[in-house]
Amino acid sequence: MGVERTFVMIKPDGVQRGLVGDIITRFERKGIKIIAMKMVSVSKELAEKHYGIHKGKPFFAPTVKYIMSSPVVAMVLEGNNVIGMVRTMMGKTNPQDARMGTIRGDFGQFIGRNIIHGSDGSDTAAFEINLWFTAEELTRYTRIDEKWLSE
Ligand code: D4T
Repeated sequence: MGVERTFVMIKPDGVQRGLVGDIITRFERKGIKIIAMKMVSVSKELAEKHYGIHKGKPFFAPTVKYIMSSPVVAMVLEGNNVIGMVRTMMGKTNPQDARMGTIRGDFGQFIGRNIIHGSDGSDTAAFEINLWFTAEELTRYTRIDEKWLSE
């Protein structure tokens, strides 16, 4: 627990299918704070760094190609236990296994078109935030509902 930051990306299919507003609304209504957000046309270099851990796996090249196929929405979210909370809200990596009510469960069908990415741990979050954003792009502010979110 404690305040954490996580990197979230709405992938090309999420943008093309008009799901950006719905996805962001889910995070906002949960009380999660958006501290940075931008649209990015992903370069090969950035894509390969982001998925570097999967280099050599059969899905590496298709995943890199997919992420470069249309702009993505990149963001940094902040909140208590936000890394795990976002993973729960996204649902399992394969939308076929993701529960209804989750983003992938509600909107996806195929693992190679799974709409959204969220960091899977604190080390990955730090690496990905640093890869996608400069320190100056991370804002600091207090949301007016913050005191109503915690006990
Ligand atoms: P991302 O990174 O997209 O949030 O996914 P996850 O963190 O939930 O899952 P991952 O790192 O294991 O997979 C990265 C990315 O590769 C695609 N993929 C994955 C695929 O096309 N086939 C596969 O078998 C796997 C394991 C989907 C997500």
